[in-house]
Amino acid sequence: MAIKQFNLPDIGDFDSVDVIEVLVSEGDTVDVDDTLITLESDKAAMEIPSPFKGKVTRVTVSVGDKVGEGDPICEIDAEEEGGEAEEEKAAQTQPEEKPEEKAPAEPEKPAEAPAKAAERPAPAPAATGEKPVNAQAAGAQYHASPSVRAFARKLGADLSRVQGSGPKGRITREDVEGHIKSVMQGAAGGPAAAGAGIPPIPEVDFAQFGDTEEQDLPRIKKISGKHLHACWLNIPHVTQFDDADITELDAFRKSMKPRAEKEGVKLTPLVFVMKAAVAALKAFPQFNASLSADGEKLIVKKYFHIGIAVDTPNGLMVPVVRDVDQKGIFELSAELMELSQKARDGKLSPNDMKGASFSISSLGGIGGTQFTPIVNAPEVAILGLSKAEMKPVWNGSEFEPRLVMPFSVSYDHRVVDGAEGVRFTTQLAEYLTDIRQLLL
Ligand code: CAO
Repeated sequence: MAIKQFNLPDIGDFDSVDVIEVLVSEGDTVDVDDTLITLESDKAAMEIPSPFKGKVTRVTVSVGDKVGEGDPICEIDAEEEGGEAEEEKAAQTQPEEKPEEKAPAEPEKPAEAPAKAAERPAPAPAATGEKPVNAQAAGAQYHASPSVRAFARKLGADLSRVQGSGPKGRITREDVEGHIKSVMQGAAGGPAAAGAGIPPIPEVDFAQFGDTEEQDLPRIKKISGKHLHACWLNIPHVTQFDDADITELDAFRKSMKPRAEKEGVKLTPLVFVMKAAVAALKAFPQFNASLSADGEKLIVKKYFHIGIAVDTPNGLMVPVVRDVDQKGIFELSAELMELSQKARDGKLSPNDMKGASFSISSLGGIGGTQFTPIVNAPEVAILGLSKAEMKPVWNGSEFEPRLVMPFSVSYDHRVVDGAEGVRFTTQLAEYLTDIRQLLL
C-alpha cells in the first residue's frame, strides 16, 4: 500500500468546471474506475473515475468547487498489486464525458454494490444554488450516468424512485422519461395516482351486491374530469358563502322583459351578476389573476373575460364571454344564449373556451341553496350562484319579503386571504343589491 495523490486529469476544452457531486469520503474503499466525483460544465457532465484500487485517505474537493487539470482531488492508499501497470492506467484514465442534450448510448459500467453505495456520503447542495433535487444522495442505490443525472435534475425527477432498465439496473434517459410520464398521469387522475402520493380507491366487484351495468363516461366528462381533478388537487380551495338581496335587481329585470323580447333575448339574473362581478373584480384585482408557474408572482389581468359553466347533455363546458366590462346587458344576453346553445349542440370551438380571467357557475335556474364550485385553473376564483327565493328579512322594525340569492365564491388560498375573500363577497352582494352602484 502507498499513498497516491490523485490530481484531475486532462478534461478536454475546459479550464475550470463545477464539482456537482463528491461520491467518496475518507475511509471509503474504491476500485479502479469507481467514480470519485462528478463535474459539470455548461455543455457536459462527466464522471471522474479512480485510477487506483485502495482506501481514500483524504478528499480535497467539495461540491461547488471549481476545478481544472492538475488540481488535487483526493489521496488514496493504493494497493500495490497493479504495480507499474496501475500507474500506467492512472496516467491513461480519462473522464467519461457526455454532452447532455444528445443523450448518447450509455457505456456499460459495473453496477454499484449496494453495501458500498450505502457507505457513500450524501452530497451537499451545489453552490449554484440549485436544490439537491431528486434525493440524489450518493447513498441512494441507483446507477445513472452524469447525463442522465443532469436530465433528471432538469426535470425534477427523483432518481431513487426510478426503476433502471439498463445493464445491471442502470437508469437510462428513457427510464426517467417513463417515470415522469407516469407521475404526470397520476396527477391527472390516471391509474398511477398512487405514485403521486394519493392512496388509490380499491377496486370493488359491485356484482356481489346486485345487478350493475357499465356505461362509458361521455368524452367531455372524461376531459373535464381530468381538468377538475387537477384543479382540485393543485389549488388549496376556500369557499366563502353569502346572500345577495336581488329584489330591486329582479324588479328591474322584469321591467326590462318587453324590451328584451324586442331585442330577441331572454333576460335572466345571470347577465346582471356578470356585470356586478366585473365591478367587484375591478375593486379586487387579485381575483382577476393567475399565479405564475413558479408560484412567486401574480399575473393580474386587465381584461374581463368571464367563463360561464354550461350544463350540456354530454357534460360541463365553459365557454367564455369576452370583454364583459365593455358590453351592455342585452348584448351579453344575446352572447350568452348563443354560446350556451353552441355548447349544448357540441359546436363550441377551442377558441370559444379560451382566455377566461374568472368564471361563474350558475345553478340558480335549477335549484339548490349553496354549493362549492371548483376553481377553474389557471384562474384563481369562481363564483357559484344558487336559486333566489323570497325570504322574510328583518329591516330593523319588521320582516320584509325580499328576493334573496345565495352565492358562493371559491378561491385559491395561495392568492386570496380569508379577509379578502369575504370583502369580495360583501362588495359583490352590495353591487347586486343596488345595481345603480355599477354606474359609479
Ligand atoms: N335564482 C332564481 N332563478 C334563476 C336564477 C337564480 N339564481 N338564475 C336563473 N334563474 C331563472 C331564470 O330567470 C329562468 O327563469 P325564467 O325562464 O322564468 O326567466 C330560469 O331560471 C332558467 O334560467 P337559465 O338556466 O335558462 O338561464 P341562465 O341565464 O340563468 O343560465 C346557463 C344560463 C347556460 C348558465 C344555464 O342554462 C346552465 O347551463 N346552468 C348550469 C351550469 C352548471 O352546470 N354549473 C355547474 C358546474 S359544476 O358541475
